[in-house]
Amino acid sequence: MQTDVISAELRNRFEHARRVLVLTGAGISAESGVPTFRGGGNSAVWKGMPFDVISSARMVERDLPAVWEWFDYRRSLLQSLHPNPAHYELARWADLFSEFTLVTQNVDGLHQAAGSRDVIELHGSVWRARCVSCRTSYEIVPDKQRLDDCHGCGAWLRPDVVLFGEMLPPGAFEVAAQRAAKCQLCFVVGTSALVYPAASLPEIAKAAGAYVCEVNPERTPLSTICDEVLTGKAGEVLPLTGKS
Ligand code: BV8
Repeated sequence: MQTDVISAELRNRFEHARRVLVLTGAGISAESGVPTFRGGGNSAVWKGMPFDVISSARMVERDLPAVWEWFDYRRSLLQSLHPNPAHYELARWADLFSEFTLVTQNVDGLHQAAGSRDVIELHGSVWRARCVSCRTSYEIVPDKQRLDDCHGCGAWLRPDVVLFGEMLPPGAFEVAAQRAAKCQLCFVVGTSALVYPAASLPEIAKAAGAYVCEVNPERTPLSTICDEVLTGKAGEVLPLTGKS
């Protein structure tokens, strides 16, 4: 893909921006081999249940072992997968701007594996478990048996992931929204922009006057409000932005 896909306007803004926010979704991990949720005919279905059923608050009450099985499976896929050029490029961006905010809907931990720090994980992480009672969080280490019960209070542990119908981690969205309202340049990378409140962040940025750029092989409901749509794969497009 040639560098002429990046407009002179975006290059100029990229060169001079101080406050930049990036929102990522499952698409940024697609080139790492992580299945996305929608589109491409490979929407995630688990034992006949669409993912927004198995990944729902209701299922935690109804069948926590099934929810664990689903996330243990997702983690087993991830153990052999690695960040792709898109993750590494965004890790590099953190040192290019005076205020860089990376917000992800993903739960795969690949941004951190690529070196990104202070990632706002709106939907939690498959690499953590949380107590259903005291909310204590436990890291899940690859190839080590994860805990089932809380060391502190003995209650069950659940995946530390935000499921459909659940509130986001306290403060996560609020911080992300504040940054979106102040940013000068907002990139929306690899998301179908269907899940809220995450998908409202580019809208907040746009309303505050930011230049909004979407990176996605397909159009999304956000495309019409974006100032620029870079049609392509994140791993190919993001490295073209070029600021060294
Ligand atoms: C909430 C973790 C307040 C689990 C996820 C009724 C009751 C309650 C809430 C609601 C309701 N109706 C609506 C809602 C809100 C609901 C929602 O938005 N529903 C939608 C579906 C209508 N949201 C919530 O429930 C949120 N909580 O609102 O709390 C509340 C609480 C109670 C009551 C009222 C209000 C919580 C949402 C979080 C759900 N958890 N994940 C898990 O991972 O299993 S969301 C899930 O979807 C993933 O996190 C995923 O990240 C997210 C969004 O999907 P995308 O990331 O966009 O991925 P997708 O596959 O869809 O798209 C991939 C894109 O990449 C595509 O566009 C594709 O073209 C592109 N692509 C492909 N390849 C590439 C690429 N792009 C670039 N490069 C490539 N190579």
